[in-house]
Amino acid sequence: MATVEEKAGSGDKRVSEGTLRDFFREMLLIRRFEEKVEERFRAGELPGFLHVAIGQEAIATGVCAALAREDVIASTHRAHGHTIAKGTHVNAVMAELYGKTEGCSGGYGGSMHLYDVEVGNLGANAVVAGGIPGIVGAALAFQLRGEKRVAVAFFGDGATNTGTFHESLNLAQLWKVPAVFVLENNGWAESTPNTQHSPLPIDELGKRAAAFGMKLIEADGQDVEAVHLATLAARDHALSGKGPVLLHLRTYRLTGHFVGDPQVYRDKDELKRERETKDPIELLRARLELSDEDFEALDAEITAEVEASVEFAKAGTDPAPEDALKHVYA
Ligand SMILES: Cc1ncc(C[n+]2csc(CCOP(=O)(O)OP(=O)(O)O)c2C)c(N)n1
Ligand SMILES: [Mg+2]
Repeated sequence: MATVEEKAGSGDKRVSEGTLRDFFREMLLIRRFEEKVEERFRAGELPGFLHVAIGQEAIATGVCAALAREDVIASTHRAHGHTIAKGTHVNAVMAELYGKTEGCSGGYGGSMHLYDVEVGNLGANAVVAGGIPGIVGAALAFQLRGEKRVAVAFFGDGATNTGTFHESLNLAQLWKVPAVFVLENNGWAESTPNTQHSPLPIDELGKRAAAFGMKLIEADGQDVEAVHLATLAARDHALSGKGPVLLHLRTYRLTGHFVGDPQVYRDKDELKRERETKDPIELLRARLELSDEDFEALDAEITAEVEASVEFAKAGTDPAPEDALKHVYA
């Protein structure tokens, strides 16, 4: 990841092909990681509950690549991609899912509590919208200390209906803190479609920014370049002292809400159509005109990396029962 200085003055209006290839690699790594996690979960090897973000990889990659290492994020229950993209090695994420002390949260957290403060990941959160107020606090701290850093909250369309969302954005705008609120609008909150949880049409959820007088930036969440450029612009705005940004990204959950979700509430044809036309990895692969040969070589390399993370995790250390309360502060 770049440093704050390298990101300063980021006025580029396009992303180089080399960078797009780097993005492609990372998105494919996240995809293969999550597919492997699904497989191991179904095999009964992983404890807990799992949500994957298959279809939403362009957001994790495009947003995090626009951030400096010193910037911080807060994630959601769908956290693997954000965590990998912010700089945590797949070994540490996989070990966490296996509940090992080598995991990024020391094996205490699991899928919905992935933390890595050293790379600026203040944590995933099982509580919908739970990460948003902490991000306002982090941004306020940066502002008070005069640090050129931004704090970024990821959350879904369902989260925009919580009181926490409205209270947090209200104060963030009032105090003009350097925060970016990344709305990953996949149109679903569990089995509830957008039409049943919000009076605003799905593509107009960004209008929520107007309630706070907040700057709105919107982009196609399936296009990693668009996401990246939008995030650079949002970051610049947040750092300029003009206040935070609501970054509205329309995306698609190309899988169930949780691993094992039969999706009986979802039109199968529509899902099939979305898989065929909205997959951000396939869209980028076509744009880069990757040959089958190149793709297969890259895929084999990434698959081996993911496989190695499983071996790493399985060889990890189980936490000692007497350490169960070690990091409990309350
Ligand atoms: C405060 C709270 N209410 C309800 C839930 C149960 N729940 C878990 S995920 C989810 C849907 C969230 O939808 P969205 O914010 O759009 O995120 P997505 O799952 O689409 O990524 C709900 C209602 C919860 N975890 N926390
Ligand atoms: Mg959603």
